[in-house]
Amino acid sequence: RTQLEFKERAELLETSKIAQKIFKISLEKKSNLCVAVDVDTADKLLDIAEKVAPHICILKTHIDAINGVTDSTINDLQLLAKQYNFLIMEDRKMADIGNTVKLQYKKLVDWADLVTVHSVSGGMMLKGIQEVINENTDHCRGVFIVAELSCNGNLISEQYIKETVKIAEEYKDIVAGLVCQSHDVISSPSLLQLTPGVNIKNTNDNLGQQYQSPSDIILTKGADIAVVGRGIYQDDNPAEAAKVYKESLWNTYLERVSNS
Ligand code: UP6
Repeated sequence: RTQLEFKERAELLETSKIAQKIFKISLEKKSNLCVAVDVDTADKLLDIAEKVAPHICILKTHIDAINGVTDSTINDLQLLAKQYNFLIMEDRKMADIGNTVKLQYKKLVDWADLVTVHSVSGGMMLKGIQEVINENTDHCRGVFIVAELSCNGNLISEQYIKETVKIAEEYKDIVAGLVCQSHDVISSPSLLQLTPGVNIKNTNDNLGQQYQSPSDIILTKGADIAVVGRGIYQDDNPAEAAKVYKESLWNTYLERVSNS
């Protein structure tokens, strides 16, 4: 998987529409950077979003952690996404029973192109989301399933990872890929590997996060898309930082596929 170019992977028959869309944007913008905008106010969200917009393929939010978000904030974010050609992902990491997840997802489906889910409650949760996606066919939507976490001390086991991959295969039509840390989790080239825990300056925080460099994450860990949060939005110049991360990540991706 890791040696194949995005273009070839997008053209595979089993690649979902939402994964195709991510590959396409990534190739158009020469960017495999997802920025996590974990700020605390709606104004800061829009400010950072505008600054990083030209350099990203996905903008990731934890909207429930941001104060003052209104319909107009979401509207402005969507306008930016359209203007600068990126997708919006709400990193809710949903984890409840199918019916509850379905109710929660109905509140996100209007504005989030992508959402994240934990696989802990099994496939029925994906079924709930699939039903909502199939009722909203105006544009393409999907999910990333968390198979591994970047923080130390997390409780995910080998067995859990294997079962998570099975669920991803079962709901392939709506799954863009997996959130994970190592390249051997995903064998299918039609699924994307989204990997958080990337920072050029730091190796950890004081709450368990573990960081790696852009080249580690792309070359050694096999990530297709890297998630960068504090490394960009806490920088004195987030626009420039986003450009630096984007170029470093994309060049490493090019190096990886040219080695094949
Ligand atoms: N995230 C992780 N690790 C995971 C899954 N998700 O860090 O295994 C998310 C966090 C945060 C972002 O919720 O939004 O990725 C990482 O931000 P940071 O670069 O500021 O640490």
